[in-house]
Amino acid sequence: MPQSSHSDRIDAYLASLPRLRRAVADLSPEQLRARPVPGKWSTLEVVCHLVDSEQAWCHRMKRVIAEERPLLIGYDESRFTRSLPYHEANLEDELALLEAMRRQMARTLRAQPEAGWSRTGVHSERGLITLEEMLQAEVEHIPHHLAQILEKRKAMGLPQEP
Ligand code: NI
Repeated sequence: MPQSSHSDRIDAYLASLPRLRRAVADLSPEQLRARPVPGKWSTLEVVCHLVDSEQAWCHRMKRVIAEERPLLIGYDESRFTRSLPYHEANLEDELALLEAMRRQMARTLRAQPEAGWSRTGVHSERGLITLEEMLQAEVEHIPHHLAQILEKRKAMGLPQEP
């Protein structure tokens, strides 16, 4: 893939951040913690999941850049959501952390030479994965959960865009 496409993909990695912020900006503390779609996480749980997942993936991407084919350990995100006090979280702190992690990671990724994108790690659940595939998974992660947040907004009778 040409470097310009990598640059576009890094732009996409950052572009979903303001969309996420907009989708949660007008929610009350009660609406953030509501689970209006049966069996699905609350909006605050989704945001906390995005932050904890980002921490894991940023660390994994750094390991793939710095180490030779490192073993990347998966974790149980459902158990995280059940066991960690996500409903005690501060929304602004979570969003700021997510944004800062992505901006930091974007700077690291923009400095990658072409050969860096085909570096690999071995994920304990997904198997062999390249840096390019890792970034693509992260590009898709916020839009995937954003659709779920919009579904919750609809279920609470709120407009799709505040
Ligand atoms: Ni997820």
